[in-house]
Amino acid sequence: MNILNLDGSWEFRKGGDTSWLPATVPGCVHTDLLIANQIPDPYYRDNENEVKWIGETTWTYKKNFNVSAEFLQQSKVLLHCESLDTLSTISINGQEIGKTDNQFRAWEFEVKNVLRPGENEIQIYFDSALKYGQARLKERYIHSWSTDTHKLPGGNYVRKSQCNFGWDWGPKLVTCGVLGQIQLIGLDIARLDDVYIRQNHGKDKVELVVDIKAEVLAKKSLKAKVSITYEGDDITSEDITLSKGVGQVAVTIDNPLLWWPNGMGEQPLYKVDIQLFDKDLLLDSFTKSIGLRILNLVRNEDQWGESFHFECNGVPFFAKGSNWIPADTFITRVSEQDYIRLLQAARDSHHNMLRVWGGGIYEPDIFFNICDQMGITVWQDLMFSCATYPTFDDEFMSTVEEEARQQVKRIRHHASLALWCGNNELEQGLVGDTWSDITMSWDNYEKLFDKLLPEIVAELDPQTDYWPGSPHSPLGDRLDWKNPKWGDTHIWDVWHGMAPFEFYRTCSHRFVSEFGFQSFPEPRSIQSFTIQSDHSINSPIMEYHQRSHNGNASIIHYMLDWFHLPTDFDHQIVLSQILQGVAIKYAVEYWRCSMPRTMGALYWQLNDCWPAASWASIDYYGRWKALHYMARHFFAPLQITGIENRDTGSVEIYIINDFQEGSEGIVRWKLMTANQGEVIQYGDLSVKIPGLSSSRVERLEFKEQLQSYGKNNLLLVLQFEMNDEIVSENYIFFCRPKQLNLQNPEIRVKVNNHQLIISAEKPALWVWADLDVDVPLSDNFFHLAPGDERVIEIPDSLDKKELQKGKNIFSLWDTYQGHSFPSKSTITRRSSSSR
Ligand code: BMA
Repeated sequence: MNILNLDGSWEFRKGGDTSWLPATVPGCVHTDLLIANQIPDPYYRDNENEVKWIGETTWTYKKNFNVSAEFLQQSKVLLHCESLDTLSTISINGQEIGKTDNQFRAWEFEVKNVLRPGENEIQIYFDSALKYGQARLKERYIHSWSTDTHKLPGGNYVRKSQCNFGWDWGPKLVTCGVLGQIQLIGLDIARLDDVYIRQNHGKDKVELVVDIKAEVLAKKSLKAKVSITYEGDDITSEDITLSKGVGQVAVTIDNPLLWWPNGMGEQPLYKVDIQLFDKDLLLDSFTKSIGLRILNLVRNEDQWGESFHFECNGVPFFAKGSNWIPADTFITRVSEQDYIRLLQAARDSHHNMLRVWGGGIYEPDIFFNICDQMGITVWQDLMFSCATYPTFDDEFMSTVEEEARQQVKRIRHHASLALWCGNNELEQGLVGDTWSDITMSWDNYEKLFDKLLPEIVAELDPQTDYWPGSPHSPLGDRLDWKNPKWGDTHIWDVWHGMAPFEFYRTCSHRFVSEFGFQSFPEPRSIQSFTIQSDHSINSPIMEYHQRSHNGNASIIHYMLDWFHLPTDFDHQIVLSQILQGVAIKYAVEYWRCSMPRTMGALYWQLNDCWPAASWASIDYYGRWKALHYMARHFFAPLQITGIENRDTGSVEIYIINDFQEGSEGIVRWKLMTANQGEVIQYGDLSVKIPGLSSSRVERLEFKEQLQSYGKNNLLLVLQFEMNDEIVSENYIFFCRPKQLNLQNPEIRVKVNNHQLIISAEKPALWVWADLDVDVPLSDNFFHLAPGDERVIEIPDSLDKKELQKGKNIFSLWDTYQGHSFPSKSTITRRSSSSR
């Protein structure tokens, strides 16, 4: 097999133009126009409006390339396109060779007869996906959510990233272009077409059954070699003779090192090399990294209905994590470093699962490789979201079938893959008995999500479970996705329904695959898309970078409920993040206490695709919001928490232990005044906590104390200590933080080599360091009682003398004072170093 790469320098032009501009492949029309200085940054202020025309226009890409006479002597020459966005017509030397209609699948065309030795030209013409979708809608309307506000209509007719048409956290920037590798492949004898590795786990061994399929062009006796290595050491290898290009071989790994999700063990990865030979001539090879594990969704009848939890190697685990969206609207800009940074952040905050949400993209191999290495299991939606789909159209069904086949084959060997899920939120009101203004018919729904897709998964990846949609109610009424007895659910009563955070604690669902609360991105990130006069929550630009229907007013509504509204813009921004953290912590801790009834909490959402107000815990520039720091604590494998009753003053103390082994330690608690931090009462108890459990270890009653001190002057501090070390700490309030009788905490800062040592004279809540650095700090947004010291590791680059002054350290008390932040650094626009 010979490969001629056609990536790199291309040219492009708008339909109707005569001159060409330089382009880069892989890339897209927006990134090419940006590099060619033809458009302003679409993420800056309201520039998105000025570049709307791009998605309504046709575009042509072209490249001249040389092919040798020798290359053309091969018996087959294919043009291989990894991902074309989306509706394209490809021609070589003026002759049309094919059309494409699906961004999510690779395309191959035989091109030998159109190529000539020497110079050739390829042109790819892209139709407007937007106009196409809209024309189809006119022929037959099929519904999609919120077409009037944040989303352009018609995307559900096109197999293209659905959020490219806009979403309630993302811009309406409809791209086109060559998104993946493009190459000529020359073949003579044969190439590997498909390799499937099945794992059979036995006692102290794992058998790998490897199915090999080759595409054969010439009648030869083909052989394959399968070799397994671990960290460079040979484990085993087998040779096999293929018959008609097909063969199966089984190899055994003795004393296997098992792969575990983050927090449960290591992530050893074995390398499986498959080489295809004609006698001694190497024709083709594949390498796959695999983890030896059994990873399943377990659904058994139980006392509450039907379980819904994941198990790895027979060990159940509570899924802790969030939902993943594309990390940039212009997806080819997301670098390996960006993926590493985001996934490392997920790992560092104890995520063991990410849900790749169905309105984005099937992420590239690098994403899954990193998830494998970091132990982050993946709930993989197929790419259908919040819309009805034209399953009545045979062409649509056949391109979807090919897309699903290719994606299942590409992703199935990854250790991190936990589940295939048909779609996002179609069963949440978009399906009915018949087609209507808002629904598709059940018949048409079932055709795709109950038949075609599960059949493909069963055929190509029988070791991974399939779930038709998220949310889905597997028993009883299928539309009853809010029921707490079975299935997964999305809880949006908080935020979309404007319910108070307390609503979360009325929910005992089996697995919460979405719930969320918005905040603003980091002040420095806001500076990247605004000018000074935009710095007000309801300025047109701040509202423009907010796509949720209930908008910035919702953040302020909840802020007024929980906190005082700061007068200063930057304080409002940071407080919105604290508020978001409070909401998600409030929910997660309750659900973790409810295990094993509830066995998963994936908050909406981990990341952003542009700088905007959103539910993300990490903003577009990779900066951690308060929520992400808090997740480090509320997702920690050993956690102490309390479920309080603010009326009666009772607090039930829970210890959550995600480890398989039991833990022994001391629970310490102290009740103190909020104004002075004076300890009113304290206690401790020794506890033994079983593994994989949440245990209620104590119930405290503070009725009298509430009466004598007032709810607004009491804080309960809980600590779990093991081997003289505090492994978990939590604060419980008996009123909203705005009602607390806080005083100036008199924060003290010491600077010591690479550390900031922070303490306070009086209780300090949600203490944060605003350090103008782009690396996550070792801790932030924590509470301090008098006598506590918190140490933050700091980078060398910071001016220690300045830090000593303590001007960069804030706490909730500051947000109540109308103080200004110290002046910020100059505007940081997006640059490679800032992501
Ligand atoms: C859910 C998701 C997304 C959406 C989010 C916030 O419904 O599936 O479609 O962005 O809520 O509204």
